[in-house]
Amino acid sequence: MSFTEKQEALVKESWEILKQNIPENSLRFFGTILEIAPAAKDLFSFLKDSDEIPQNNPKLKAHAVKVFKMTCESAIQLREKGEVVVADTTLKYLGSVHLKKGVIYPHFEVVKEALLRTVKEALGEKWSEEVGGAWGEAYDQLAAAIKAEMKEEA
Ligand code: HEM
Ligand code: ISQ
Repeated sequence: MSFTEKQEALVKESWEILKQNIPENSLRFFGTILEIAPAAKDLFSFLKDSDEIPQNNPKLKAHAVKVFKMTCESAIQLREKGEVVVADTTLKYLGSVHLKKGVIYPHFEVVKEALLRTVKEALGEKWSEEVGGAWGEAYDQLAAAIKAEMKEEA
């Protein structure tokens, strides 16, 4: 299925809203990942030694923002080119980081669910099935590209 101009606009607009509260949204994103898959905590170097999610961890925040931004960027690429084109080294690099950290395919569904829930809660009344669908599709394509690199390296 091709990504429409409307879908791209929905993702961009909602990112503008999410961006206004990075501290809360990145914590919520991460909190939801751990709620669904508590054991995933040990994969993250910045969390290993703490019992709870640090409230104000700059690394966590920066990482969470990157994931959202990349998904947003992937939506734009999808519309313009019909495929995810992250700079080649970046995709390769992401593939190798995730492989090395021990991320497995089912984790991608967990992160997807957490991302979608975060978008939904952040948007409140502005959320719609259509917005959720657009983010879901952009994420799926990006995840597929990262998985392909992981496979390549494994
Ligand atoms: C690291 C993005 C999926 C776990 C990273 C980094 C980015 C990123 C940008 C930072 C790389 C660096 O600069 O070192 C993404 C994107 C994903 C995705 C865009 C999906 C589309 C996942 C999944 C998991 C995961 C499914 C599994 C729970 C991790 C871990 C690290 C990491 C453990 C290393 C963190 C650390 O200890 O420094 N990811 N990721 N990621 N990601 Fe993901
Ligand atoms: C890295 N990869 C996927 C999801 C993330 C969420 C929060 C912080 C880092 C992440």
